[in-house]
Amino acid sequence: MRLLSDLRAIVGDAHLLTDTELKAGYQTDWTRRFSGEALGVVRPASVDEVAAVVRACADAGVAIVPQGGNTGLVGGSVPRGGEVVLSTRRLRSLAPVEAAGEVVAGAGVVLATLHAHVASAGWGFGVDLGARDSATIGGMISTNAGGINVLRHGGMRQQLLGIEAVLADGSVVRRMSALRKDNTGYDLAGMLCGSEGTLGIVTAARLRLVPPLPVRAAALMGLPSVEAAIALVDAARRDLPALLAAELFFEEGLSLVVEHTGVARPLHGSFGAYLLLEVADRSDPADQLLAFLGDRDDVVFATDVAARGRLWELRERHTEAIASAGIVHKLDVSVPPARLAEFIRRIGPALEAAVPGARLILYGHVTEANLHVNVLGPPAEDQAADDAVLELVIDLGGSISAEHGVGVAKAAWLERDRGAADVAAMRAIKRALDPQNIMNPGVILGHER
Ligand code: FAD
Ligand code: 2HG
Ligand code: ZN
Repeated sequence: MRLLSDLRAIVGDAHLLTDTELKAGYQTDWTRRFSGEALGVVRPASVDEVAAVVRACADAGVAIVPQGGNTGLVGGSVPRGGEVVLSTRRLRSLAPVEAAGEVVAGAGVVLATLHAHVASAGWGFGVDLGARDSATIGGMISTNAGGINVLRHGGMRQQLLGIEAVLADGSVVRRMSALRKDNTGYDLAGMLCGSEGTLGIVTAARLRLVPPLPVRAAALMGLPSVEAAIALVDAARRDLPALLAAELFFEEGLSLVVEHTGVARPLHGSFGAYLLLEVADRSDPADQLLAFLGDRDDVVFATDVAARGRLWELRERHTEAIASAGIVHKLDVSVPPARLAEFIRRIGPALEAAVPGARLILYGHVTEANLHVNVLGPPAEDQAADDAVLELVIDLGGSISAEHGVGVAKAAWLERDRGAADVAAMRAIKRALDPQNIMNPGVILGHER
């Protein structure tokens, strides 16, 4: 095929994969719920190669699925069938940290590598998440990833100072200068952020860094109810200036993690809700947290790296423990904070009515009222559980996509969430920037009408 030989000429023989076995790892997503066959997997190593690949695909009328670490959870990073997967993992350039606390990173730089790089220069990066060893900066920008420190530093969009991206016609937009103020025209970087590969391919970014917060303490608490946990989080936001993270989970998830990972159960007995708080500062914030906890029972307190790590494993290994139990339906949602307890109270009965016997595991970033609803039991293609959860979310005035994106998993629900005028504006932007609809078709907007 002409396109494949053109792509081979651009990236070299070793970086165009057409062999079934070599393509396999790029064709199925992290959840194993979404997969499709790629025409080929192309691995460009520079922005010029990305632009040439995009032009070749546009000329051939073949769609492109951009892929970074393939840790996305909404099916947007893998082909639906017949597309070229453009892997960004070779775009790994990482410039020295600038004195003003900024860094320029290639799209394929892995989050943990970025963290280590900036820490060695005395800075921190504001976003952190459980997939840190695989997720890439380009993928995180494209999904506007959130994670565990949004409370303190915001999500990816708040870290983004500039972007370099290849658009659907192969042109390159570059807004990478270190300007502190720049209102010249539309905010293209902000728009590409969260566009899930549907408007262009992010090839590099200029990122804002944060002061390092090296001294940390964490506490895991067992609480009688979700209401008690939410009240404690509200108090923590007010009384703990060093608060960095607040994570909520429940007995169903904790039991699965303990069973799957062998990590010791931290508290005796079982509780209505579990809350993990972490404080971080330049000088020791442990006393602040201890004073906040008072003489409360049912708390495990940790300061050293290993003990804190054990507490975090109980939260961060939920995703992996659930995946080991079967194909999961994932609904990453948020609701107005005042309705979080109501959502948690209503979700079980709503799901049971739609899919009797389904297993529900809830956890999430409680300060953003962002819950990860995981459902085990229904077959991968059965939408009844997804629909029941999203129906309740819409009813409560929430969002069907809090931090993972819409992908293909929730495209059918976009208009219910955003409304017709909003979706029409998004479609107009998509058509203007990608008239051939070759950039990740089907993702976010569903199939073009
Ligand atoms: P991919 O999965 O490869 O792609 C994701 C989307 O972005 C796809 O639509 C893809 O087409 C597009 N894309 C990728 N790279 C580019 C690019 N350079 N240009 C244009 N489009 C691109 N997410 C959170 O927000 N918070 C969390 O706390 C969190 N924790 C996680 C924990 C685990 C264990 C796992 C498995 C996932 C978690 N995620 C979390 C989801 C996931 O890690 C994020 O969505 C992440 O941003 C995806 O990065 P990636 O490089 O793997 O992107
Ligand atoms: C997390 O917060 C991630 O752990 C993944 O966003 C959530 O697996 C999930 O549903
Ligand atoms: Zn999350």
